[in-house]
Amino acid sequence: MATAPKFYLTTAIHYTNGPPHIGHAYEMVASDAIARFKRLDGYDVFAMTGTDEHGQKVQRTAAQNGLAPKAYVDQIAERFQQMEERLGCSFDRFIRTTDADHVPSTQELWRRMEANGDIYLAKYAGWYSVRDEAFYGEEETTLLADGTRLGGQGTPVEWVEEESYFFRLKAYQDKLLKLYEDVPNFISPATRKNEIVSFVKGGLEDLSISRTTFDWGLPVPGDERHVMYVWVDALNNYVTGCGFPDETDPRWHYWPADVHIIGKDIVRFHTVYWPAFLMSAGLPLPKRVFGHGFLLSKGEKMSKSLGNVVDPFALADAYGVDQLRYFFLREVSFGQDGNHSHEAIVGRINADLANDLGNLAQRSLSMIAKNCDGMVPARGALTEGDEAMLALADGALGKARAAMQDFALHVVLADLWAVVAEANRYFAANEPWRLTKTDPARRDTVLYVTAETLRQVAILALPVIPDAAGKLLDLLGVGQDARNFSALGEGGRLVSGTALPAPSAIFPRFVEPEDGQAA
Ligand code: ME8
Repeated sequence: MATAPKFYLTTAIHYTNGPPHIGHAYEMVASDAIARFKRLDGYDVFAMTGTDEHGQKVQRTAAQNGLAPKAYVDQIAERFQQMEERLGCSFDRFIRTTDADHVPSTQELWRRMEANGDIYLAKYAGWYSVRDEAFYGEEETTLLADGTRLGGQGTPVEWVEEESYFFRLKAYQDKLLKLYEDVPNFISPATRKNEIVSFVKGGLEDLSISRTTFDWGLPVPGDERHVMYVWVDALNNYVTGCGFPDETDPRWHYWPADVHIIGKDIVRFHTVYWPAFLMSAGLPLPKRVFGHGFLLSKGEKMSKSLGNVVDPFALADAYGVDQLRYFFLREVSFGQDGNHSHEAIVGRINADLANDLGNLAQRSLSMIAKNCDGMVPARGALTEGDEAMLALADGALGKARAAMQDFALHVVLADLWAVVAEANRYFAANEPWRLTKTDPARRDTVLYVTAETLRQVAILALPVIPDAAGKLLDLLGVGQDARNFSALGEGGRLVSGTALPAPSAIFPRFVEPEDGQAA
């Protein structure tokens, strides 16, 4: 048997300076849906998420909370793990940068970069944003009237002057530009690529990669007065996760990553610093970096200081996990910013899930239970309309795969719900409920075609709404071994006469609670 192609996907690792917010939930769910899609499509998937636990920001927040850094990050990392579980995510590893295997791995990366002549000791003097854990050139900062200076992302910077190891980033400018040219989809979407190309063309400075004024980080090999810059530590999680530096580790074949899914604010770290470090260390480069947009609450970026952080656990409780996952991935064009609001979430739940999919399933399966002895109905000769309905369902996989080339999850869902809409039209036009007296055989064929369309929709919806789609497949009598993309199309058709369980609703309508406020 041919071995399955591998697919290694990562999310960013999340800072443990506060509990998870819905931006984190959004990234996790989108990444999980891509990982599930690839698994169902026959890939040997390794998907990883985790937490970024070192650095000045985390150390300061721990101190503000009266805790030692490790005690503090343990609490927060646990909350992220709970969120992963609560949102029905299926990652293969949850990595923490305080995991024991991350120390030798990151120190080895450092040693290789040093051995390549890319690390030197000097003095850093410049602006640093603890919030972004990023250095900014003077020209990237703005001075406000009250004397506060802000860095490129609008967060306060402070002056830092200390001995530091530097990475010869400048030496990689041309190699990076060549990479962007040679691998045109290394950075997507295209707008992010353009930003990075012009940033790199504008000239790179060597990068300070160690600090001496705090100690919550990984020690620099051979000079323990220094801790590594948190971004060296953080980015290296992606190779630690698959066994680096032990190239005999069974997970090592997953490297290089097929895609890093990250937010638009950290594209520079992933497409400039990270490939430069890897080139220096002689390691293969990730194939793609996808910078998704921000989920905005009332049009504003969420942050702890803005006080508009929405708790993902509360949202899952209020709307349901699959409902929330569907909303995130259908409503927001993946790659662009998107808004969320109670009205928008309820709109999607009631229109797309309860009405379009849920009602069709409920109506057709109830008719089958009542009229076809609770078995997959017999299928007679197909009309042109039946053939067209099935052809549309059979074509859905091809469209979904095409959209997934660019991780366009919203397009996958829009296309799939176009099939659902057509199935509703088909069902309404054929009026199977009128056929019981006049032509029961024809009624059964219409019910068969509807059920078969639902089967394919459910399998393709599994990555996004795993529980509800699984339940729909239960109701259609589809066995576990037939719940993957190789069962799509003609080869996996429902078998007439298969016994079905009693139908039940898969998506209840969202009803406003008494006080009219769900979340
Ligand atoms: O940046 N909407 O961690 P982080 C969508 N530790 N995505 C959002 C978001 C929002 N409102 N807010 C944040 C870090 N994100 C680093 C990453 S990777 C080696 C180290 C995304 O907790 C953000 O863009 O600030 C990033 O991809 C992820 O959440 C973690 O953000």
